[in-house]
Amino acid sequence: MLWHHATGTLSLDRPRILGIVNMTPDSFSDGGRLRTLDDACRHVERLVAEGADVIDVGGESTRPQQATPVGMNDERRRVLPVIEAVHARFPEVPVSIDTVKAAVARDALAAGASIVNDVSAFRLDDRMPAVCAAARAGVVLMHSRGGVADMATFAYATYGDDVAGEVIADLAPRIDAAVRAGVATERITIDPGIGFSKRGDQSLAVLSALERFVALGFPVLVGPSRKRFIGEITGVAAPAERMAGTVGACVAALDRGALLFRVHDVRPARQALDVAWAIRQSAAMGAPAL
Ligand code: HH2
Repeated sequence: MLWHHATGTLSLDRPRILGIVNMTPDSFSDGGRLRTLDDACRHVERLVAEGADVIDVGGESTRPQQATPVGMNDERRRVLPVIEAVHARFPEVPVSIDTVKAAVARDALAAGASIVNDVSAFRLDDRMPAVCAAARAGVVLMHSRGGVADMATFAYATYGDDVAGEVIADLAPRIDAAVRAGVATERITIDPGIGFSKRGDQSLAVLSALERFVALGFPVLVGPSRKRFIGEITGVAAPAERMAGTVGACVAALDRGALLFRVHDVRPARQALDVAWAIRQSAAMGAPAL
């Protein structure tokens, strides 16, 4: 399977990793760590060396406590220089822009990004589908409910018995909106939105039912990295110490058909996913794939 984006294709013949670059002072697990362009470039070099396939750059946090919506110009100022620098230094590495704003997406695409990662799945800005279609961008449509300030809270975490079914029902019109605006189906990836408008048990419910998302026919991306549900299961309070739990969630998701993984800690995810993938290939082909 190929995921098409604005400047090429990403082959999904093995698990692919999006390395996170948060240019935010307030992200829940790594806010304020990257203060300058130099910091960001050094971080990206490390992510690429550790095996990231895509660099995901974000300038607005959705953290569960006090996410502060960011103005358009601040968000632009945070992300555009980083995207330009990454594109110049690693022209072969696709860059995704993590934004819900069409104007930021448009400028990021012009600066060298080729994928738009929208945690509102095009809900919060009507112009987003047209911007993505015009640029022939790859898109990630992630499930959430509510606005930037409350989408990572439990304000809309109300589901009946079938959490995955409701999440899929929410995503379906978002996929339709993208396709209606002219985004080609081979440019679309979907994401159940771990921790977004979902309590821990609800995040587990969508992760355990990932095959139902895969059955929709689009590549599936998951972003469990360092999230609260891992803290609830393990008792590990500090997000930066949830690396092993993150890897566990990624491997379980891979087994259920996810092929794209958005993580902070690329090295352990790369190693674990490559080994889990080799075991899967071996089972599928009756011989090791080494
Ligand atoms: N999670 C976060 C941000 N963007 N994008 C996708 N596609 N999937 C996710 O699960 C996802 C995402 C939240 O994590 P993080 O960037 O670490 O935190 P913050 O929102 O506080 O910046």
